[in-house]
Amino acid sequence: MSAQDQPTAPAAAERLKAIAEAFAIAAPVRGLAPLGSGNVNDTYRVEAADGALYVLQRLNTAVFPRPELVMGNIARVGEHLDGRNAPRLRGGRSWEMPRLVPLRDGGGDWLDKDGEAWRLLTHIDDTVSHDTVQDAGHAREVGRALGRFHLLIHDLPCGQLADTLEGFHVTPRYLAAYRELLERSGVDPTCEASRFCQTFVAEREELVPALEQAREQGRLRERPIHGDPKVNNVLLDRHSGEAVALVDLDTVKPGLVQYDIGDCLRSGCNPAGEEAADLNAVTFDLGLCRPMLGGYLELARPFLSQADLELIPTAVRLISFELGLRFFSDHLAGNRYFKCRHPRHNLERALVQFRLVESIEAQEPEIQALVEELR
Ligand code: GN1
Ligand code: MG
Repeated sequence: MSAQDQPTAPAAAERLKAIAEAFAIAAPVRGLAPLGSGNVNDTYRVEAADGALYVLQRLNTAVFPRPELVMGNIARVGEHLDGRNAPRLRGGRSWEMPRLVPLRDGGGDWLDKDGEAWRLLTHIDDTVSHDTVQDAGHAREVGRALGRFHLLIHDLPCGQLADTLEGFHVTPRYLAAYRELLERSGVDPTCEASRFCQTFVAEREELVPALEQAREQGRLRERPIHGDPKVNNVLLDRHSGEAVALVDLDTVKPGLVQYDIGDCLRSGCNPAGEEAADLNAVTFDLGLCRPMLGGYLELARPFLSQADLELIPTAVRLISFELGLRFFSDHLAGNRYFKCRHPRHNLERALVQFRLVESIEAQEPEIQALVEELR
């Protein structure tokens, strides 16, 4: 049974229904089911009696302590697109962006219920998504989705977006937090995987400031970014396979486009996925990187600088390393940030990302050459 089909306990389901109906939907809720595989928020697919679908989410306020800023950014992105025609896609369908549904009583666009932050978003109908890239065509669509997204928001002034998650993707800050954890609790000396991770991080400290230094030196500048463009956040038209949306707008905020490009390639070019059980299956697949980066640049090249392009190979290595470091740190901290199914889950996820980093490092000249060729 997939997460999407799991029944919800009756009392919890009634509560969720009441929450969904606090928003201005045209008909009562007739169905509710968990949706997707997010590591941070709780997400449900809501079906109203008139057949309309919505996405209900409980924002994890331990991660996003100021929900009003997150919702404000999503609303701001929507307003930015309001005055324009949505891009028409090859299959005739238009590009879509999830929108916040307002509360029924006119009290804004999110609900504070017993200290929990809830929102309802429009559903992008007739789409599918996958946790891993299926083939080169899918890879290209994932790249195009990020390129389209950047193209649509690159002229939204950063000053109009709040910093909803301070330090997000600022690798030196994750390293500093990790060092504190090490000092406080250390790693379990009997755990070989933890000792491996500790050594792995120590050997790569020189990589950590690469993007932030370029920003400080004025080589890179801040732009609005998505923050989490992983493969399963790209929705594909059910029939044509064309990307029609990039969802999960929680981390839209000012940042470096390299965070997004690095994260997209990190997520998309590892066909074994983030939850790979067999580390030997983890690899950075250049055959997927080519169409994904090519698809991205088809749309994004016009507004990228030389420095933006030059730092793409660094970003791929750094963001993969960073996510490994974040998983390993959360393991040391007792699994407080990412949802886990068992106590070693974050440690296993860290090993996957570090294996991916090794694969990226082994192919550095080829990645460099590919970026040169496609730019
Ligand atoms: C988290 O919750 P989800 O799956 O959308 C995380 C991302 C990671 C991702 C790894 C706010 O995203 O940064 O890349 O897990 N989001 C946040 O799967 O930390
Ligand atoms: Mg996310």
